[in-house]
Parts: sequence; structure tokens; C-alpha cells
Amino acid sequence: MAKTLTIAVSKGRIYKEALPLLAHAGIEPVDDPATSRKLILDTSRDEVKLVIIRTTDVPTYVQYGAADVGVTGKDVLMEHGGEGLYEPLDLGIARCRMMTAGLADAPRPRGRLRVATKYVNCARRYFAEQGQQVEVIKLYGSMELAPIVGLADCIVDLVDTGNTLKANGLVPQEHIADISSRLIVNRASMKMKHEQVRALIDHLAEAVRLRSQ
Ligand code: PRT
Ligand code: MG
Repeated sequence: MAKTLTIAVSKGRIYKEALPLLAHAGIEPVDDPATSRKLILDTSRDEVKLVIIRTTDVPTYVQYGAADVGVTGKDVLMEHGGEGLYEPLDLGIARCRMMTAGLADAPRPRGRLRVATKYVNCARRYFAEQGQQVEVIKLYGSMELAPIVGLADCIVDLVDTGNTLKANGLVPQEHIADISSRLIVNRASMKMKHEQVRALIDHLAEAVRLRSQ
């Protein structure tokens, strides 16, 4: 009997884009998380379960071995720190950029730049590398509002089409990182369930390769 393999994934855009890749590995969820209230989904393979959680919780579940593997954004991993995790594969899905953004015609602030973001660690690290002293303000959403109401001089957020920034009169400024979703693996699972994890990595890697052709 094969050991159970648990995969942690969030149910938004990453899930949608990960589905065809997982299907290539023979893993198809029995329920649709959009309509089901179940948090643990059975799949077409008896020994494989999907746990559906918030994207920011994915590294934590995998780090503690509550899930063997997970799919999460590089932004989430950068913010988490990636401690206790392997990151063997770039899945190339849910792509975007982490950027700073601000009001188009804002004057340079006197004193320390105030930066609003949910990515406080990424923001601190980025501005420290630039040798710039900043005050980082933690927000949980709607970052675009902060410069408009004078809460911050700029924001650090994810940008895809740029439409969200534009709709709020903001312009993208500095590019911090290119973002895509990654497969992450618990360190103990990599050893204890090596064959299963290896097979999953290989199948997903093949799916990514076929997709980019
Ligand atoms: O539960 P929670 O909302 O935390 O997560 P979720 O379950 O909805 O997660 P999911 O699966 O949607 O994944 C979020 C992840 O998708 C992020 O961590 C990124 O890795 C990735 N991703 C890719 C994005 C975007 N593109 C993106 N554009 N996440 C968010 N956005 C938001 C951005 O924050 C901004 O508000 O979209 C807006 C910008 O888009 P444009 O096209 O207007 O520029
Ligand atoms: Mg979401």
C-alpha cells in the first residue's frame, strides 16, 4: 500500500492553474472546492488528498508536515522565509510581478518613505538593499488605497495587467521580483516518501515542460 500523500493548495487562481498540471500527474479532485465546503478533497488516486487552505498558510502546513507538498506563490515564500522547505520546481503558473507603486505626480516625501504592504518582510529587505530607510505599514488588503488617502507614500504589491493600479490612479515604479507558483516539499516527506514525491515532481516537471512548448 502506498503511503498517503497530502498536497496543500489555495483555492483561488493558483488552484485553477494547478489543476491541469496535477491532472497530468494523474491527480484529479473528486469535489470542486468552489462548491464544496470540504477542506480535504479526495482525488482520483486513493492515496492522494488535497487540503484547501489560504495561500499564505501553505508554507506553514508544509513546514510542519501537515501536508507533504504544497503549491504556493513565490511572493508567499519570500515573505515566509522558506524555512524547512524544499522548493524543487517552478510551476510557471499564476505569474505576476512584485512592485512598488505610488501616485503618478507625488512629490518626494521629506523624511522617511512610508510603505504600505502585506509583504512587510519583502518590503523591509528590498528597501534595506537599496540603502533606503523606510517605515513599513502592515495592511491586509486594498493596498492601493493607502497612497490615495495619505496613509503611505507608496505600496508594495503584486501587479499583473496593471489595471488595478491604473483604476486607482497609481503607477508601477520599482520592480522587486518576478513571481510564479512553486512546488514546495516538507523535508521529512522528501526522505520518508521519496519515491512518491519524486514521481510527483517528475510528472509535474513534464507537465510544465509540455505546457511551455
Ligand atoms: O485566500 P487568499 O485570497 O489569501 O488567497 P487565494 O486562495 O485567493 O489565493 P490564490 O490561489 O488566488 O493565489 C494568490 C497568489 O496568486 C498570489 O500569492 C500570487 O502568487 C498569485 N498571483 C498572480 C496574484 C496575482 N497574479 C495578482 N494579480 N495574486 C494577486 N493578484 C492581485 C494583486 O494583489 C492586485 O490586487 O491582483 C491585483 C493586480 O492585478 P492586475 O491584473 O490588476 O495588475
Ligand atoms: Mg484571493
